[in-house]
Amino acid sequence: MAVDLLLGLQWGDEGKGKIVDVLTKNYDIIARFQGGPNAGHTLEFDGIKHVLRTIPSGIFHEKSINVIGNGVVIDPVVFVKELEGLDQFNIDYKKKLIISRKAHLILPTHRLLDAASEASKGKAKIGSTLKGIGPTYMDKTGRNGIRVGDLELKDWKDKYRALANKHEAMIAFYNVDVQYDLDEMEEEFFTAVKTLMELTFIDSEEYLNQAIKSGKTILAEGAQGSLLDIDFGTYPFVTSSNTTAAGACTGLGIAPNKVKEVFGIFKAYTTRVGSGPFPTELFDAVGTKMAKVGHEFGAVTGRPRRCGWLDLVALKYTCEVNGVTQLMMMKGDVLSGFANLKICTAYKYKGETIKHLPYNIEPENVTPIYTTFDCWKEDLTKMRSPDQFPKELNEYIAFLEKELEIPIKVVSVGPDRTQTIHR
Ligand code: 2SA
Ligand code: MG
Repeated sequence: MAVDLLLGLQWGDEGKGKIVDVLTKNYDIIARFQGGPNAGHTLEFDGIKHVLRTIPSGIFHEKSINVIGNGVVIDPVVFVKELEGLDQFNIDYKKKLIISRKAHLILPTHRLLDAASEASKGKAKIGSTLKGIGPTYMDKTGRNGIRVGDLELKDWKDKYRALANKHEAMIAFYNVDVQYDLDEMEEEFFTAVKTLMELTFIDSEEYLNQAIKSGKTILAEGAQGSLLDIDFGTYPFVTSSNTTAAGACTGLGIAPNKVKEVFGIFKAYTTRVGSGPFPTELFDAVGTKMAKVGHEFGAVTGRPRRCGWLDLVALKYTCEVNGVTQLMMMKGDVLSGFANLKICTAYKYKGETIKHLPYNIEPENVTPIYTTFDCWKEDLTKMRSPDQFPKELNEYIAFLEKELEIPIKVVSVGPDRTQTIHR
């Protein structure tokens, strides 16, 4: 068996980009299976910070092949800008990057529809990154989408025109103030499509299954987090794809029995960007400190992230849904010197104490019950071995391992590649 999965267990921004970058040397192929330019995967090494959107985080390693799977949605405009960002690093992306013919395209009008939909919702808006993700997946499941493979057909522009016209009528129907110049957006789009067409399009499910048969190793790189999953997340405040383990199978065409390890990444606290319930959210100086010390701003939109304590009830749920086999804890270094730490171990729900994630976790239904821990005082960022860990950090880790019954194999103590400690 040759496929391992790497998934975020919270609401995204757990540090997936960094860990994929660290693990890449162990794999022949890195594959993205869902999401699109709403993702912002941050990698730091040699003093440089990179943010990847659609391109898998293995792109900087010399040997790895990077696959954009059928479950991903691609905006050619954003994608080409991402390619341009790689130019300065001499990356031969025409060799190292391959794209599934079955991946769907984000059209300029999908972005406009996203904006119109959000504007029409007013206060109930999802807090979308406005990259056209939801409308593109709607066209996919509605069987109207345009796929990468369509670009190889002569009549794809007719199909494009018909769909864009329909979208314009839908935008008008929303009756909200969305200003746009479609001609300008289309010019940019068609130029980007030309560049996109210089890359290799493949039947990626065939490619990946052949690779497995020939003994190659694959790491499937998740985007966003499990609590943003379209089925298992905090619906409707979710993204429009399956961010959980099953999404890797449908988003790549890999059977479940080919998957071996499921790496689950979580932060030592919790963040969320966008709207929706967040039981352990902090509205006080402690939350502000987490945001400040942890630089908690959206990698794509720059939006400030909401911060709060670690929610073990939610974490247990996402470990279960994903079948996590190994955990990786990120950003413990941010918490150094806090007066104390809390972990939510249960919820008060309709007068009862419960330990599972209920259907409805809005603040009026759920009150977190916390266990308090002493906090470590030491700066963790210079540590390079678990022997150096302070007692309080070991206690925090041991508690989580006992509750989750899954080993925490990696502890990250900073954004750089070198700040990654294996246990
Ligand atoms: P969308 O754009 O329609 O999929 O948004 C729907 C919800 O999903 C959330 N979402 C995210 N949450 C965390 N990180 C994401 N990526 C960027 C990052 C976000 C950014 O890495 O920082 O830069 O703001 C991401 N993408 C989608 C989103 O907030 C909505 O709640
Ligand atoms: Mg991110």
